[in-house]
Amino acid sequence: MRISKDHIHDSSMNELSVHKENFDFLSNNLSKKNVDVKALIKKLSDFQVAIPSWALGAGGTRFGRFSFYGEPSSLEQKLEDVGVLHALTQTAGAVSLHIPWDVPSDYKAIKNMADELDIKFDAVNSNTFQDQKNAKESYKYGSLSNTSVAVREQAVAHNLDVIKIGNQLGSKSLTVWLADGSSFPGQNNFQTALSNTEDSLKKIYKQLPDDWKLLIEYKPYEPNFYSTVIQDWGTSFMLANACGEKAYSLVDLGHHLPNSNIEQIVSVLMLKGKLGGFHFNDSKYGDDDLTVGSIKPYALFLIFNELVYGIQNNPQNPDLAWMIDASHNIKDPLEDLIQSLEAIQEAYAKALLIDQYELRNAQLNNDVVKCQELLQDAFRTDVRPLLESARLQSGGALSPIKSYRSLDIRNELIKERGKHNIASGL
Ligand SMILES: [Mn+2]
Repeated sequence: MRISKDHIHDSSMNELSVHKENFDFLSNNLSKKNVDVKALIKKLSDFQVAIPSWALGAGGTRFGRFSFYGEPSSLEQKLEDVGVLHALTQTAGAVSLHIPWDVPSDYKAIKNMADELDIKFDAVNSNTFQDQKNAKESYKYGSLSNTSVAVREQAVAHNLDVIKIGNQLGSKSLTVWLADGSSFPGQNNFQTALSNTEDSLKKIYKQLPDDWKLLIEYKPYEPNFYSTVIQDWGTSFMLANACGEKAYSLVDLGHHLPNSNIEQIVSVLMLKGKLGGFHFNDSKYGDDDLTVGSIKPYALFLIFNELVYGIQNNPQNPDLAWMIDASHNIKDPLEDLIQSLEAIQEAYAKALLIDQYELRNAQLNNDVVKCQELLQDAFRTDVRPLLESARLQSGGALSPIKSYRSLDIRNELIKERGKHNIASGL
């Protein structure tokens, strides 16, 4: 399934005049505030977010899974789906593979296909939270933290394999998320579990190519419900420091206890030059993996304010690996991802509108009211015409969701792949 630029262009024609009116109105208002609209649109066009290979099929819960039909069942089909997303939004120019779910059988063919679709290979993700077929050792009681040397060795070896696979595709980072922990008090010795994890991560880090990054993700609970070895940003930061300068923390929005101040975490990690990656989603209660911006758009905006500040003021922090890490059991996965991409761009655009100079002055003068006014003035601006313009300029759709529907893409995919294709993953 490939959509041509002409089809996308035609699908946007109806609303072009409304867009132009809205854009001119916004652009005039922003220019009066000395905003460089052209430069802002360029920044939006440059901002690319990786799509995880496991988000293209219908998500599920432990209570069931409802297919959306026409799901991609091979790596090629997954790339095609990312290609559709990228063609419509011009924001999804990368894919993040999960090993062993997405091991290529023909590296050259996969690379060529990704090139054609203008898709890069972002971070590769290892999986030591499930037992693989024919594996000698089990991860039931942990992987990199396990009390058994043999289990730890197997988990380290898997991560080294993932690096090798990623290297052949042009990936430059490995993301490690561990499910390791304990479900009952007394089950684990906390110190032993953490020390084992540190030793194992150091073994992986030792084999990391020079131009690679090791991204260490944290999460407070689930699947273990009493303790998790890498439970919070502090533990991740500590392990990244123990490994070395190519190791960083990775923030997943859903991996915090309710009401955590994630923007402050982002800010501290960037000041220390240790924020390496970011996973977008939204949540109400826990790691809900909901569509980005669907529950707490203001929190997302505040996080982007810190990201933008860090990008502009923290040269010690590297470029970040951006990825959506969401799941969706009742939406068409592609429509859901389009909504997430839109929400990310919207929050980014609004954060770029904050007058950082004025904000700094208001902070220095302890003008608390003005500080809030400056943030909320940016947040209340309807930036959608800027996003539309960025997409149109790059050959994307004015409204990706509307084009996706008018081009009848899901039905086309069902026709091509059949109804009962199942995507690999959880
Ligand atoms: Mn994640």
